[in-house]
Amino acid sequence: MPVLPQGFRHLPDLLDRDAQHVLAEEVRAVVRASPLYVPAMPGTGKPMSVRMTNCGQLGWVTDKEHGYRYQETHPVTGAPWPPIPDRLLDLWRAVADYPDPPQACLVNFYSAGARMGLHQDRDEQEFSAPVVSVSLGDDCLFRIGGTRRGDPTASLRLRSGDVVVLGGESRIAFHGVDRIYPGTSTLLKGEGRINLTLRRVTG
Ligand code: MD3
Ligand code: FE
Repeated sequence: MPVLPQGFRHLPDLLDRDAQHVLAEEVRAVVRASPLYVPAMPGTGKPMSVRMTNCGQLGWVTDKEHGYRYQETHPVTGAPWPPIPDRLLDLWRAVADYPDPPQACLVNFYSAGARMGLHQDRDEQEFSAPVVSVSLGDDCLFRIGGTRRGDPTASLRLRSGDVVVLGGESRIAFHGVDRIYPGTSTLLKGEGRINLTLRRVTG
């Protein structure tokens, strides 16, 4: 298997079952205040298969007209995003090795057939802060490569309760989700996978 990029840390099962349940309830509250919407690719308007929402001061959004960006309000309701739950702020303090708190928490929901193509996260101004990711629900096949699109990639299965820290070079590595494995977790009420990513956005 190709080597993982420098700064990549996989912390399997960092959250125990109770912590996962509490977090899943908090995500439900976020989604009630700030519903999942269907993001669209810039230019083409092609819908993504992952549904999204956010919490925090800033949320990552995309649509046909204005493309990838961060904004303070939900693109459909126009309401400000709800705050990031304290437990996620605690998690950031524990693993991020960064002095300031996250400004954005993107909530990705994958139904059985959803995937996310190989991409880099480059819409932030602050690349010295890591991205911290939490997986809940069904397992997925995650893929990460190097800083160039053609670099070799490594695949690993992410499971409910796993945390991934993307610091250093891995912060700008290409990555994606090739598939989810429906029915591999009983955490959520039905099939599917939730991924939360905590980020610093401004410099
Ligand atoms: C590697 N999310 O939201 S999480 C994304 O599972 C995203 O929903 C995937 O890629 C998901 O942008 C992957 C792990 C992850 C998150 C951010 C990264 C890996 C990353 C940023 C840079 C490099
Ligand atoms: Fe990403």
